[in-house]
Amino acid sequence: MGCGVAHKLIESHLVEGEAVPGTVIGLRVDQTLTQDATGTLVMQELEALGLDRTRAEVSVQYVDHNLLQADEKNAEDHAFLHSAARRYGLWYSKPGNGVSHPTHMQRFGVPGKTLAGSDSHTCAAGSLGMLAIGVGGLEVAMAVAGRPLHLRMPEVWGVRLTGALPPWTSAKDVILEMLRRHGVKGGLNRIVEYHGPGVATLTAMDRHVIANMGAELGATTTVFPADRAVREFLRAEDREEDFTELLADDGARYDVTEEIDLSAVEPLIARPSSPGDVVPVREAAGTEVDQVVIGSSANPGLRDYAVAAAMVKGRQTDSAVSFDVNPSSRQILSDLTRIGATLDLVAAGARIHQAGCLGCIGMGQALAPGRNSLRTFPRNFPGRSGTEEDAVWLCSPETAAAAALTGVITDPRDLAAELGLEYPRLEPPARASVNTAMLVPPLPPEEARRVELVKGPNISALPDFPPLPDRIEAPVLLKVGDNVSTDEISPAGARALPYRSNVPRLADFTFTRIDPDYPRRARETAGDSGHLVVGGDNYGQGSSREHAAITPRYLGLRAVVAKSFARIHWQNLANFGILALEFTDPADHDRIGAGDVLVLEGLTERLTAGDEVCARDAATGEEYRLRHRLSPDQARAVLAGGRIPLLARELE
Ligand code: MIC
Repeated sequence: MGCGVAHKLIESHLVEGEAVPGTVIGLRVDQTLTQDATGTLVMQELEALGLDRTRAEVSVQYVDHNLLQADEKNAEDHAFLHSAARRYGLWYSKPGNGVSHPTHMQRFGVPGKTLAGSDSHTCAAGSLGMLAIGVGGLEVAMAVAGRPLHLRMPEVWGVRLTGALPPWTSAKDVILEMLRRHGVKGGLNRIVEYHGPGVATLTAMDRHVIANMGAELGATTTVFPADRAVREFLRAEDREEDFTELLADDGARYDVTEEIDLSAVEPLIARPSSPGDVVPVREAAGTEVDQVVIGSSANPGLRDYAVAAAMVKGRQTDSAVSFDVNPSSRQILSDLTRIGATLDLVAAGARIHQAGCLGCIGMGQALAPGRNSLRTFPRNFPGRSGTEEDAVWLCSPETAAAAALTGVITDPRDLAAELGLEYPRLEPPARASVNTAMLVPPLPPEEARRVELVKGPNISALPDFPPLPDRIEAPVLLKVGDNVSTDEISPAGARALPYRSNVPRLADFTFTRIDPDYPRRARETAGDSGHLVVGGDNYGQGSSREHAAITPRYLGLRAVVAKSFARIHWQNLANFGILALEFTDPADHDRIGAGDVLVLEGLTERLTAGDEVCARDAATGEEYRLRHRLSPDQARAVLAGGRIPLLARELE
């Protein structure tokens, strides 16, 4: 049977198990990626594990999420990360160098390799023919320590691309088409592999756009072949020697199949406040817009900015619109400047920000409540922009630039017809503006061993969690519906992000978007058996932030009972000793109310023998059948109150 790219990558890195969907496999990890918002915990985990030096081929610590120097907290995080990178043999990408995903692709990505990253958009590197998986910080810490990455083998979803994109559509519309068809859960337990003749019409950076937002589909990762387009990309980056061809065999078989005719794709837009709520732009046309932002790891290519620049060139953006341009890397900013596009953007009224994630995680450019913001970003979960009542739409740079000019959501094809615009066809420069001045290489081992970690007062110690009791009798403190994101569990944004290294302080923000009183009520339960949360489908979608497990656990959360869980958050819950239980009958979700007290008994036995767990309502005696999906190792970790103490012993 012909083999696809995903299977080839898995087979060449398989160190445990068999590549059969649903079974646990272990994969060798070649590269690791961490960023500041999740990386401070990873560095503390490396310290707790007693690691001497990274055992991965390449480990890079980026600083891209929180670049604001509002007070001393952020500077402390950066100083800590820099010292940890020096201590553990990591590359350090300085604040302002760029968003981890495009920067990694430009400087470090190698076809045929595996990458584990503590950021859900790590999958973007699938654009180069890598198997790149976003995971929780502890998984990355383990990979840095040379341990395999464990996961359940996903199904491989072969998406055959035919045709070529018509003018005024681009890669963003392809991934929005996938989200329109399948929603935010469509990719759960799947690897998306794009193949077919249409792939060759997409550049490596176009593929990055599609692979990046595979995270929004809930997919484990996305892969593309390493073909001529990848070779060209690496050549422009001055790294052609890193190219290895990796193609699907003729007649490769996939577990699930699908086809997209690129020539039939039209401009699409995700409405507030889910990346899965996608409609054609023409259906939203005429809606007034206050802000347009171009940037982020979801549209990081030179083309993405240059197309927008060509559209606004010689024109003025609408007087009521704030037109923000957030370059995703310094390299892109240099290239944009080199080709004159920065000037075109500025002359048309753009506000240029520094290279980083910023607005995507609610830092820097927030906006007034209730106003529409069009962004080329990957996510628009409620409140994620940093404003509680936000209304964020996700679209392509073409659609964004059209709205910047008109002040209302506009199908770029209509704008083109009205203004007589030719679709800008851009020839990328043969050589990118490679500049490694802000990339600090690892220290030699002897020197690294002498480095002391620099921990300012805002860096708290990792909390110690006690083992899971055999019997829990605890109230349901919160009941939520479907698709609750980690942004709602542990928010980012300018108020919370400075406390990503300070669990006790960050805990005060837990669930406050849903219930402002949750932290206070939860603290009251922390000393006893704790409390429970009841969730709907896809609980914990979105980011990889471990904080969404650690802070509720710190406040006493012992178990989450939900219809289903998002992959990374489920793993984070297990890593920090929180029991994730699924309803056997999803209809039981309606029978439990906030305030009910549930009893879970015989947990040690239940977790080690079989996967069934029973919960009983303490007042009515009503029973609910639940199941855990923990492997024996994960069950041991949950019973021990988390995985770190067990790992530290194993690595000794
Ligand atoms: C995101 O896009 O949600 C983030 C911010 O990059 C996160 C990481 C984080 O929470 O810091 C992610 O996707 O993992």
